[in-house]
Amino acid sequence: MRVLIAEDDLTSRIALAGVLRKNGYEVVETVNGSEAWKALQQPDAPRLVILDWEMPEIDGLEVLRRIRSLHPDQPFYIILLTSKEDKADVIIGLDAGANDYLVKPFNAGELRARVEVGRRMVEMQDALIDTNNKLAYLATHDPLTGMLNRRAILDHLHKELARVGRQNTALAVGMCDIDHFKHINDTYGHQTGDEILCGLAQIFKAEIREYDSAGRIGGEEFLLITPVPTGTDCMPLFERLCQQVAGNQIVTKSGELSISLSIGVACTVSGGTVDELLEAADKALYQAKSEGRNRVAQHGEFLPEGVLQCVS
Ligand code: GH3
Ligand code: MG
Ligand code: MG
Ligand code: MG
Repeated sequence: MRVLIAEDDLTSRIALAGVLRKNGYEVVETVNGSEAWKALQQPDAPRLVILDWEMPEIDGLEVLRRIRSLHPDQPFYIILLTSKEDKADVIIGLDAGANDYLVKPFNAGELRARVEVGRRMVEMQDALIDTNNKLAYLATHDPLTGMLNRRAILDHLHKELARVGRQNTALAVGMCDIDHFKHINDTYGHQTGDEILCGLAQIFKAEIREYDSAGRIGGEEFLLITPVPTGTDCMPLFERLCQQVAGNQIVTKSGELSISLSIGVACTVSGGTVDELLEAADKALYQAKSEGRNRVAQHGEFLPEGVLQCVS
């Protein structure tokens, strides 16, 4: 593990680095507060830090306060190094955010042991962060297709709707439903149906742009959300998706199979709620199905210049 040391005193710095290296640590040496502060703001900064209190330019206490105000996802473990033995100073250091302190001149064994505590803490934090990330992924993604799940895509829709409301721009949603999917299950089995769902997820991934988002809202239904800059037509994205799905075969254990999608599109400028938008998209989907499937239908009118008149 890497340890950053910030110590202006050469003798003390050499001694610190020596003990740490001897105990298997990789040492990043800095010689004053501003150098340390710069190094600690790098994305790959060491998480274990030994800060001298009294240093030129920026003192250790100020570096400490700045680090704690960073709110990094991966917090630092900081040992404050001080020649101040007074308990009041120790309290100031701990209150400023130090995890531990060490009085100079330090004892090599105590330094090693205290840094070991820090290493264990950093490793525990990493394991916890890793677990939290995995749980967050599981809570927001559909296990079969890896797409955003219903809760996550609807959360996203709420946020996007609030954002376009503030910015007075528009948002389009497409409710996408596989045509005659039951027939695929009935003919080739549920596992092949699952492979079709995964294959479709890949097509979504390839077709949507980075500012669009898609999620599996239920069984064989997917929601595609796309921001619509003023004066642009949102329909080509949905038309293209529909064509790509119909034009590409999906490889399954039962062979290469063709499917088609029906998409109901609704668009809003501002004011509408998530429920109203989804209801409008559902109505359009129903229309696409009843008009023959494998097509896009929109809820609302087209303006003369080809832009979808939004529902408000
Ligand atoms: P339509 O064109 O009207 O949409 O017809 P459809 O057959 O697609 O619609 P229907 O609602 O009758 O059937 C949907 C089917 O989707 C039924 C259900 O078993 C299947 N399904 C839902 N979730 C899954 C899944 O996770 N895996 C598989 N293999 N099938 C699923
Ligand atoms: Mg000093
Ligand atoms: Mg359906
Ligand atoms: Mg269907």
